[in-house]
Amino acid sequence: MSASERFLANSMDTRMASAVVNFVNSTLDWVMFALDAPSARAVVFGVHIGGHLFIEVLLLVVILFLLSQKSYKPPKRPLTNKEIDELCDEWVPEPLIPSLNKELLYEPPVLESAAGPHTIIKGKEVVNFASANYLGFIGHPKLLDSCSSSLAKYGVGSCGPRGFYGTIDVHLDCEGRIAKFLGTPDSILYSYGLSTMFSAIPAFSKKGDIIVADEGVHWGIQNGLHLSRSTVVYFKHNDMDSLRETLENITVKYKRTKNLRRYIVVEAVYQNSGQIAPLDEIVKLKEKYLFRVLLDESNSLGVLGSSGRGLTEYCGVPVEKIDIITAAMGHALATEGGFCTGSARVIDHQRLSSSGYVFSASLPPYLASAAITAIDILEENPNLITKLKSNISLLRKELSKISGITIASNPESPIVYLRLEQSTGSVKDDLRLLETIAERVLREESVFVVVSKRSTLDKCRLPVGIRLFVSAGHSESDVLKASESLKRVTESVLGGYN
Ligand SMILES: *[C@@H]1O[C@H](CO)[C@@H](O)[C@H](O)[C@H]1NC(C)=O
Ligand SMILES: CC(=O)N[C@H]1CO[C@H](CO)[C@@H](O)[C@@H]1O
Repeated sequence: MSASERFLANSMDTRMASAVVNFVNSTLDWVMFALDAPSARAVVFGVHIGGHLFIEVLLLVVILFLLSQKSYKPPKRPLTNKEIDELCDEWVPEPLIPSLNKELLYEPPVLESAAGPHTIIKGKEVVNFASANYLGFIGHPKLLDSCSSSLAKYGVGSCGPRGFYGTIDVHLDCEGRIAKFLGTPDSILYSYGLSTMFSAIPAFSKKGDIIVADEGVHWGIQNGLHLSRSTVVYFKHNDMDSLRETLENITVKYKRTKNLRRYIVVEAVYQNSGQIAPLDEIVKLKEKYLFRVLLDESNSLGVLGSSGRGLTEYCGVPVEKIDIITAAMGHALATEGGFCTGSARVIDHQRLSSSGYVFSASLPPYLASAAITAIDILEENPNLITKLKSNISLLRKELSKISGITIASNPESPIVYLRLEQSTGSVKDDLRLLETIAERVLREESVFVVVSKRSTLDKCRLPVGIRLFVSAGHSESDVLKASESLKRVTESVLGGYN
């Protein structure tokens, strides 16, 4: 008898046990007779079943039968130590991680040089459309200069949070520089781009408050919504009718609720689609329904608007109409960390109430110096934005000639988003096709592009695609090479599907 069989026997009172044993024995006798093959493998209902397995199945049926009986009583005799040991030996814990599949074993390409417009992968120079280096600032001599002198003066880390002796003069300079550039009263620095969003949202929106968010927001925002424990209602991606209807419904539903804070959360350029939010309409709606707006400018700062001030400048919306603006500095500014900007009250509140700000070591000072210099360079060279724009339109013009894929992003988005013209009907298969394209473009054509691979954490359900991050640092021949390579490979890969 195995330990589980013994456990079963112990679990019953003796009379019941003998009844069960009799039942099992007679059933087994019958089965053996019927099969006419005492211990060999047999076919029952067309399925191969070994004798042992069959007995286990019978035992399971018996256990289920017993459990369903009201007369079932817990074991009367305590288990012996030996039985406990045996039960422990048989027990298998739930695995710590799910079993590995091919997707989890995926290893992204490793860059062996700076992530500039050209980079080196496996010893080979490739054209890089995978880095959000929109203004081509990676490796910019002025940025390097400001970093090295800052390093010489302050060292690398700050070894303390801002509120506990981790505030260094360059942090204040950087916050002032950002506010001056964007025309806001004040701003606050975060050490890590993503933590800006998932700290700022819960700093304002609390349990019981209402957030209306676009269903396409990136993971950093999703996490902020989750951490805020507010009631979150999603509207259709970049769809203003859906937003209006959602605001209307919420206004009706919560008409009598007092002390309720209400927010609309949107991205300027959506990382998951390359769409641009129509901010002027959003502002009209927020004023009509009395909501506050939280806008993430991570992929629009330095890109949209004639001087790169982002979506407010692009849409001609006065910046003070937006209650809270966040942005990561790891994209156009080519440094790291993030900031939130807005009214002095909004900023001050975060200095004591925003988890990412209060509890993490402050931004390494040389990154703050780099951000100041990056904004200086941007302000002195608005032509970078024009170059980026013309590179985006050239790329789009060339890519539009490829059959089997469509361009899903806004014509001014620096993230050019390619989707399959015809989905296979399954996200997994779509991803596989797109990944094959990206792998072959890298291997055969030395062009580095990425697929919007989503982690299981990411709740965004927008269709997957290939993302190309355009840079003002790309030359015309880089753009042409990328589009020609994509055309060749895409048409070869999709050839069998269309
Ligand atoms: C708004 O409410 C109406 C009526 O209950 C419902 O039919 C509609 O689907 C709701 N719209 C949204 C976007 O929630
Ligand atoms: C088509 C086009 O205008 N491409 C521009 C892309 O950016 C580079 C670098 O700034 C320019 O030299 C190209 O002319």
